[in-house]
Amino acid sequence: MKRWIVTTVTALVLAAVALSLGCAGSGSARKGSAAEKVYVKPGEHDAYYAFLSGGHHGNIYVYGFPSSRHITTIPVFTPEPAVGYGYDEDSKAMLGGRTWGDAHHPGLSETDGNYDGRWLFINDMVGARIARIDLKDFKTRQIFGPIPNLSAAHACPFPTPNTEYVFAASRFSVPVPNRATRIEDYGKDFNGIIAGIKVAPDDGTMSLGFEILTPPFDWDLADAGKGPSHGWEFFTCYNSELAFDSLEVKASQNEMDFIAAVDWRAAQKAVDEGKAKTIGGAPVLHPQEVRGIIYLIPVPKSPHGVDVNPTGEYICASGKLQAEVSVFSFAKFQAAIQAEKFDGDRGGIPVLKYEDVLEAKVPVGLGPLHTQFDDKGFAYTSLFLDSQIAKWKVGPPWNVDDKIDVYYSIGHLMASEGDTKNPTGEYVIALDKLSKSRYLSVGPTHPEAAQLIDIRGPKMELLYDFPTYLEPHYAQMIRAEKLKPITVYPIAENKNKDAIKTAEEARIVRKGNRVDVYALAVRTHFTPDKVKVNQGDDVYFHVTNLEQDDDIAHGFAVLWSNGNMQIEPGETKTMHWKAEQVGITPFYCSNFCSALHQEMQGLIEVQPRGAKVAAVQRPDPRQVSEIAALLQR
Ligand SMILES: [Cu+2]
Repeated sequence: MKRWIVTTVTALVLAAVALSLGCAGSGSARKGSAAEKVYVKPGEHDAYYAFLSGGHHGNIYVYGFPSSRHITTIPVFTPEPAVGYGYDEDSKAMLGGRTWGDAHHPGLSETDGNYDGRWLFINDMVGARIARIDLKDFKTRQIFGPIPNLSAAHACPFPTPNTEYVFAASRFSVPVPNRATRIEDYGKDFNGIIAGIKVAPDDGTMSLGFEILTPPFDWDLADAGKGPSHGWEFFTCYNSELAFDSLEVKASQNEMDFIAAVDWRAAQKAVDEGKAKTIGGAPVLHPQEVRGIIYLIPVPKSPHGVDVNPTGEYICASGKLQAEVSVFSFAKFQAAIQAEKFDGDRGGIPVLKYEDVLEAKVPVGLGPLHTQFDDKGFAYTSLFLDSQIAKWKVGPPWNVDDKIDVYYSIGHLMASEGDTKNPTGEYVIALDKLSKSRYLSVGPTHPEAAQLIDIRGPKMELLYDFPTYLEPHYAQMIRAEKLKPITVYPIAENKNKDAIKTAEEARIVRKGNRVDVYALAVRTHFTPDKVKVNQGDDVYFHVTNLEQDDDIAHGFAVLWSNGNMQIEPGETKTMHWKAEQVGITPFYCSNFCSALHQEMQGLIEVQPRGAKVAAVQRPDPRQVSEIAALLQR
C-alpha cells in the first residue's frame, strides 16, 4: 500500500515538473535567451523608440528597444548646453526665463486612437506648462503656458484619439482667482481646475479651449476615452477629504475618492456659446451653472492611474490603498447619466453611484498604480507595494493570469503602444522608483531603474535592467517605422529673417549700439571671422549653417561668456552677446565638425566706447570668393 502511494506521488511530481518545464519552454513567442532577445547587432536598429520623461531634469530621454540603449536626450524645460538649447534667442524666449520643469507624462499624438508619429507632448507639472516636440527633428517647438488658474499640471497631457485636445488638471488647489485668504478656508475659498487645450490639426499649435472649476480635490492622472467613449476624458483625484495639512493621513480617510469624466465636446460648445466666465484671461465654466459637461464616479482609496482599455469600453482605476483595480463600464456610465441616477453632487458636479457604473473588481495585489494593455485582451497593472506587475484578463472571469517581480517599487509602467486602440503586445517597461543595489554604487543617490519585460508569451519574462538618469515617471513606446526624422533642414526652406545663403551676404551692420553679425558657418570657416565693435554694444550673431550633409552641426561659442549655441545643417540661429571688455575676444566652433574643426575660430575686436567703427563691415573679398567657390562645389 505504502509503495503504491510513493509511486503515485512520484508520478504526480514528475508530471508537474514536466508540465512546468513545458510552460517555461513555450514561455516566449521568439526563441532564444533573454540576452539574445535584447541583442541588436552593431549597425542594426531597434524596433521601437521609447520616450521617457526626465522628471525634474525637465527633458525627454529617447531609448531604443529591445536593446534598451539611450539614444539621445531632448531638452524641453531645461537649458542644455550640449546642443545650445536655451542659449540662442528663440529657445531662450520659449523657456521664458525658467531653467527647470518637472516633466512627468509623455503623450504621443494620435490619429484614430493610434500613435501617428507626428508630435510628442510633455507636461511641466510645476510650471503648468505643456511642450510639443516635433518628431520630424526631435526638437521642442512650443511651450504652452503657464496655463492660467492652474496650480501644477500633473494630470497632463494625455491626448485624445485624434489629438483634438491635450489636458491639464491641477494637482494642488488655490483660490481661483488667486487672492488673499487663509489656508484654513481651503474648503470654502480654494478650487481645482481642469483645462482642455486645443491642438491645431495641421501644425500642432496649442491654445486654451476651456477650463472647468472643480472642488479643491488633488487631480492626479488622466486618460482619453476611445471608440464608444471617444469624446470623454477621465481624471482621477485624491484628497476628496479637502485636507490642507498632514495629507498623508487626512487625505486617506474617505472610502471613496473620484474619477471625473469630462465631455470635452460639450465643454467646448458651452465656451463657444458664451457660457464661460473670464478668470485670469481664461474661459472658466462652473459646473453648477453649465450642466452635462462633467460627472464624478466614486473610486476607492486615493486612485492614481485611470486607463481606458483598447476597445474603449472599460475605464480601469487603481486605488493606491486598495488591493483591487476597479473596472467601470462606459455603457453603464452612460445609462446612469440617462436615468439621472445621481447620489448628490460635489461643487455642482453630479456624483454617480459606484455600484451603478462598476463592471468588475480585479484583485491584483497591493498598491496598484497604473495599467496598460496588450493585443490579446490582457491588462498589466503596476503594484508599487508588492514590487510586481500583475497581468489580468479584461473580461470575465476578470482573473489575474500572471505576476512578475520587479526591482523595486514600480511606479508607472508602459506597454508597447499600450494605451492605444491597437497595442502591439510585445514589451512592457517597468519604471521602478528604487534600484537599491542593482547597479555599481555611485554614492547616496542611486540611478533610477527600468526593466524590459517580454509579454509575447503566456508568461511575462524579465529581459533586461537598464539604469536611467533622474527621473522617468512615465514613458511611451512607438514602432520605429512610424517615425521618419529629417537629416538636414533644406536650405531652400530656411525662412529665418536673419538667414544668409551666399558668401556675398556675410556682413556686420551697426545701428546705434546694436550690431548685427550675419555670418555663415561652413567647414571650416566662420565668415566673417573678424568682428569690430565698441564697448557697450549689443551684438547679435546670426549664424547660418549652410551645410547640407548629415550630422554636420557647427557650434558657436564666445569666450568668457555664457553663450553657446549649436546650428544644424540648414539652420539659422541668433545669439546675443554684450561687448563688455575692451580688447580681443575669440569665438570658436564648439561642436566637432571636421579635421580642421580646431581652426574654426574668429576674433572680436572691442574698441573703447565712441571709437570709430564702420557702419557696415564686410569680410575680405578673398575670403568671400573662397567660400563662394566652396559653396559652388
Ligand atoms: Cu565647426
